[in-house]
Amino acid sequence: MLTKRKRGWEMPESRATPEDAFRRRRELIKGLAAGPILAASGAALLAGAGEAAAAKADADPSAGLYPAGRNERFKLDRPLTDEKMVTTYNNFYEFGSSKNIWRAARDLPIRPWQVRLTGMVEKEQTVDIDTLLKRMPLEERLYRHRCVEAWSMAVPWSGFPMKALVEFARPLASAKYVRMETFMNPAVAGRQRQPWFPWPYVEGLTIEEATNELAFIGTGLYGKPMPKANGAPIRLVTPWKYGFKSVKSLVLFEFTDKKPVSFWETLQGSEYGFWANVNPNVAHPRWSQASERVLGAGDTVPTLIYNGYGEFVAHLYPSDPKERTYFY
Ligand SMILES: Nc1nc2c(c(=O)[nH]1)N[C@H]1C(S)=C(S)[C@@H](COP(=O)(O)O)O[C@H]1N2
Ligand SMILES: [Mo]
Repeated sequence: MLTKRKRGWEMPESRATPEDAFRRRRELIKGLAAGPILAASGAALLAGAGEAAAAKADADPSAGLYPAGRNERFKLDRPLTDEKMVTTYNNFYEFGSSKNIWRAARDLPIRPWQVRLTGMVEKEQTVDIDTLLKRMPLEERLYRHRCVEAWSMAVPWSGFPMKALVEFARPLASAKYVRMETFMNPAVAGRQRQPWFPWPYVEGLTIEEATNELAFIGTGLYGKPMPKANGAPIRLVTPWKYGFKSVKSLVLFEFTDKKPVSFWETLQGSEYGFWANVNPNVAHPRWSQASERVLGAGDTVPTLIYNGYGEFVAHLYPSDPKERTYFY
């Protein structure tokens, strides 16, 4: 058993998924989409109509809130990554270990959706996502997104500052961290039926990090509600940290004085630590972090410390680089 699943939990190593493999996958997707037209039998047409009806029934009740006005404070140094790429090249292990999980993720029910705000708070609350969305100051931000696997994107997120959520939750002064959990739904997220993973996916930030102006709660993408593959209906976006910190499809924010232990830290603590700040000078034990493959652009560029967001966050990590800047 152990040998069989040896390394099974490791994040697929990005350089083993070069552009041409991605292109092949894209051709395949195109081919699949063209399928029903080529085989334009009555059955195929009916299946198509059924799918359209299902999509309509599934319409997101928050659609009217988007697009949100762009916050121009956050500038990009590169073009936005193609929407198709952002929404079909994903890490979402609940649905599989390949990048191609967007179809499987479409089965995730995202209404009704409750978010719990618990732990060291003035009063614990459970809030419905649509109530929360109406209370939060929605805006759009263009952020770089750097995965620990050494690829990157540039993404137009919609959502609200995490600081607004923390204020809404009213943590006690004794709270030092916020611990976040993804949904548990093994019936649709097949990987959650594999008990050797420490589900649910968990992540954590210090309160200083969570209330930093860069910390963002994503609820939309490309001027529309968040696609399921990207973590609908509500996810974290911390662009100065490796992507695995940006936990998806959240159901819980727990305020605590204990440092949370994340999903990846539990699995492979020597490779994926709590801080996970992007740092080109510290290699992952199995590959360099000095540069990154810019998805869709076909080029490789040097990785920047804090993913280029040092002006916003460097002050959070003043003293001991071994402790706070390094990710393991
Ligand atoms: N619940 C959950 N959140 C997750 C992941 C995951 O597997 N499960 N993958 C992480 C990783 S490794 C990355 S790079 C980003 C990917 O976000 P994206 O698919 O929107 O680009 O989500 C992060 N959040
Ligand atoms: Mo990642």
